[in-house]
Amino acid sequence: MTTPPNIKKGLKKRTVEQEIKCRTFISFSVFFLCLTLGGVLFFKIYNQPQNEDNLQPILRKGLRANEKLLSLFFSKKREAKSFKKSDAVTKVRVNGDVGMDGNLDTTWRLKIARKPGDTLVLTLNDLKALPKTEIVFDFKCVEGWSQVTWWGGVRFSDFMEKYNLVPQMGMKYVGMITPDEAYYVGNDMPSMLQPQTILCYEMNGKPLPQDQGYPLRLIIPVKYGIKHLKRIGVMYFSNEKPKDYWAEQGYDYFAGL
Ligand SMILES: Nc1nc2c(c(=O)[nH]1)N[C@H]1C(S)=C(S)[C@@H](COP(=O)(O)O)O[C@H]1N2
Ligand SMILES: [Mo]
Repeated sequence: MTTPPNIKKGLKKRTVEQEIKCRTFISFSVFFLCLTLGGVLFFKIYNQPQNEDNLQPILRKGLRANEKLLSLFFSKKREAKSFKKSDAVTKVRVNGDVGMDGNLDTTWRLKIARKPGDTLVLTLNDLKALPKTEIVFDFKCVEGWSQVTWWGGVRFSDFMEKYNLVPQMGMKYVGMITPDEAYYVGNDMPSMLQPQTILCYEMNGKPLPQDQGYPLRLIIPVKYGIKHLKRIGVMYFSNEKPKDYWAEQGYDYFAGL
């Protein structure tokens, strides 16, 4: 390409060495500028006062945006891959013991707050009287491990229909709390009504062991382990997000897979 003569005249031609020096200088300048900007931005966010939930507001905003996007994909149709019973491990890992002090016995009752001031109280036998469903799936913990495990119980949607909790199925969330109120989770209704979600009283074809949630726990295969509350004491329904133990520590509220 030929440069028009009027421009060529005004410029002193640089030697190759000068050209290299010039470009190197520009490259380094850009590099350090970006580094500085990145650093300033990082410390700006880092030094922002944190919310009550231990996260800087701007990061929380990002997380909220992600949650919104994810919730668009929630539907009753979403399914976790299921496996054969023979694929299930026999030694099931025990993880998380918040709200699991001591052992429970047959005096346990499930309390279902249909509405404020209107509580349905059920025994384990009441739940066992409903049709049993089994699920073998890859149980995933946010800590990074997973295990194919086999669980049995009553499908949550069957339970809701059998106990005339159809109006409650129109609410946005289900909250669950351990009897001592130390561990608690909230789950969105579409994930709760997904056919693989069960109120679980069996593992590997036998009654749930104490440390795995005897007498009743939640199994919700479309979510990470943190949402599978062990030892359900109280269950309630709401249109606001129920309080959630790990969301309070800054984890994603929906914890979906
Ligand atoms: N009550 C109660 N339920 C709980 C927890 C807990 O600490 N307390 N931990 C959760 C977490 S983080 C995981 S991974 C699973 C583990 O279930 P498991 O012990 O049957 O493997 O339980 C969940 N349910
Ligand atoms: Mo977990």
